[in-house]
Amino acid sequence: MRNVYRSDLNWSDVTPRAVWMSRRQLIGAAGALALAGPAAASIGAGKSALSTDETPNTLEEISSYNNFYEFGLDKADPARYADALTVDPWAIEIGGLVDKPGSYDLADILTGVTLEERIYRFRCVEAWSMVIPWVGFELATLLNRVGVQPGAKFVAFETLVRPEEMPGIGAGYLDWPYREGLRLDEAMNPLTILATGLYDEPMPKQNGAPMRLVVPWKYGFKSIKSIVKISLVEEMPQTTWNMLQPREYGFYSNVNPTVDHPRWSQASERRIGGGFFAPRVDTQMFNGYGEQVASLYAGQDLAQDF
Ligand SMILES: Nc1nc2c(c(=O)[nH]1)N[C@H]1C(S)=C(S)[C@@H](COP(=O)(O)O)O[C@H]1N2
Ligand SMILES: [Mo]
Repeated sequence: MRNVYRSDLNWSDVTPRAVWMSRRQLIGAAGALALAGPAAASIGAGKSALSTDETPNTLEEISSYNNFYEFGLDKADPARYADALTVDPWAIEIGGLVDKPGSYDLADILTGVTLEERIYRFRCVEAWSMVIPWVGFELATLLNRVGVQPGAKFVAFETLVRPEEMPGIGAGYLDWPYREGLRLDEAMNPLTILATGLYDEPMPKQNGAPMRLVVPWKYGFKSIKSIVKISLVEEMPQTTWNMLQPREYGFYSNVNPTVDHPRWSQASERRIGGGFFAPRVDTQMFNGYGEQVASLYAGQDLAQDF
């Protein structure tokens, strides 16, 4: 992200909450703007109707307790090692059933998008959760820009594999690259965002810099980090956790308190930051986003399609 101040921003127009929305990040978007000319990267002001009113976790909590297996298995490993990750320059290959396939610079992708804050509940399949004030834009915006062709039914994502900067890659516990996927209607849902930051920070590297997916009604592992490849495909793609343990991790992985993991209950969760003795919180169907997404699964048996 470029460290150039954009003088035409009118900060008095934004709400205090929107100020979290990343001065530095907006400056990054402005840098892209300078390179790309008139197409404006703009800044959404105010609070999204899709944000929760719950109190967000602290930046410290969000950036010190992470799953990012490319950097190790311990929750503290990503914060310990991800600093070595080079995130600029960064290109994303977009291909498959799209009108405009190619390798896109992240700066070009950010040109013309509106970055906005989305405060979402985030529920890991391991039964802990946080509330995270992401900054990002809707995945649909990018997919519409590259033009989704009629045959496309799914979107597949891949994370960077760079062993010299990712000490977990050498260990054989996952088959790299980390892969995830969504059905096209899930990908196009307004809740689904590509996030480039949180609070007033560009995305911390341990949280998936420079850009990661966030799908708040699904278990956290669907929200793939540090994306380098997006493909529009006809068949349901292979996904990392499903490949590893298909009986434990389904393709859909919607948060569902009535479908337990074979080795633990999904009925409740531990909210990070509440302390060891904090009461557990009841897990909500679709992580509380049923109003927005339940209709996507009409007619499906969610115990089968877990
Ligand atoms: N590339 C990649 N993406 C990933 C993971 C990972 O190990 N590698 N872990 C997933 C899991 S299990 C969770 S819970 C979230 C954690 O995101 P956070 O560290 O930003 O809270 O990232 C997901 N995305
Ligand atoms: Mo997770």
